[in-house]
Amino acid sequence: MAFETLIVEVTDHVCLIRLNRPDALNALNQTLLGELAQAIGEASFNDAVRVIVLTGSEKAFAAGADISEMAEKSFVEVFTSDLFADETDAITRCRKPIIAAVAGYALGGGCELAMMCDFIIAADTAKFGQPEINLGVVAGMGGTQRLTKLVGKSKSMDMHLTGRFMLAEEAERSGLVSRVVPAKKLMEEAMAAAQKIAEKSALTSKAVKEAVNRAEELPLREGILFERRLFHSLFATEDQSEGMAAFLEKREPQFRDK
Ligand code: CO8
Repeated sequence: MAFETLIVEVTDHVCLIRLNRPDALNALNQTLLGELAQAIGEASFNDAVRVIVLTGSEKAFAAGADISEMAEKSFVEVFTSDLFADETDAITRCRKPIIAAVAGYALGGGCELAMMCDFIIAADTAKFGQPEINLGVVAGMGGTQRLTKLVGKSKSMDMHLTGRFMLAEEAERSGLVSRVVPAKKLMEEAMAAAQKIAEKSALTSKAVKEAVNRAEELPLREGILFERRLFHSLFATEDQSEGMAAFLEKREPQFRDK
């Protein structure tokens, strides 16, 4: 399916989604977020796709929600339409792993979109920020919640209150991104990480996502119980038998997602 604001290609079980509004630094408008929700929904149901990589351009992952589209809206409009809620829910509902490959600006909604992904690989050119305060608003796609969980209250407050940008090195140091790579190698590294995940059991990677995401929602005791029961239940799968047999037989496992 052709999109107006995205370039989507599937190769070797990886669906690469590139945000493509170069003239607006990939600002997130209604069309782009609607298409993104649709592309991720399609990838979720496409058996050829095991992992999704979401990226932007060298200059910007995304410079935030589209200010020109938002500026004239009223309270009643944004409240009644629950602006972007369906689209962002569709992205976070995806059960397949999503890697954000971020170069350049990831600001406001762009930073929030990256944080909706399962992990972020950043180019050394990446700049993260929640500058909504400069526009007289707060983050609205989860930034005050997700950034605080990732980097802690002090740094999150600093980012949201001053609107300053965080460079890649600080983002890695503070736990916002999983790794930083030279900009030229960003896509190679992100695709290699996606390939590595694609080789695993898709059944087990869904279980990993469910368990790790519970860490954000549940008290420790409940989260550990959830994990333990998930561990137990995976003993009902062929992939558990295959994974452990392959280890003992000193060969590579052949997972069948069963
Ligand atoms: N929205 C619309 N257009 C944008 C945006 C944006 N967020 N960011 C950049 N653009 C456009 C510029 O207007 C410009 O267009 P034109 O060439 O037609 O004038 C073009 O992209 C290039 O931008 P610049 O000329 O400004 O490029 P610079 O390299 O000089 O600066 C910056 C790059 C620093 C990224 C600068 O563009 C900037 O500050 N952008 C805005 C960043 C920002 O404030 N982001 C937060 C937006 S608000 C938000 O994300 C809230 C999300 C929550 C919504 C929740 C709903 C419930």
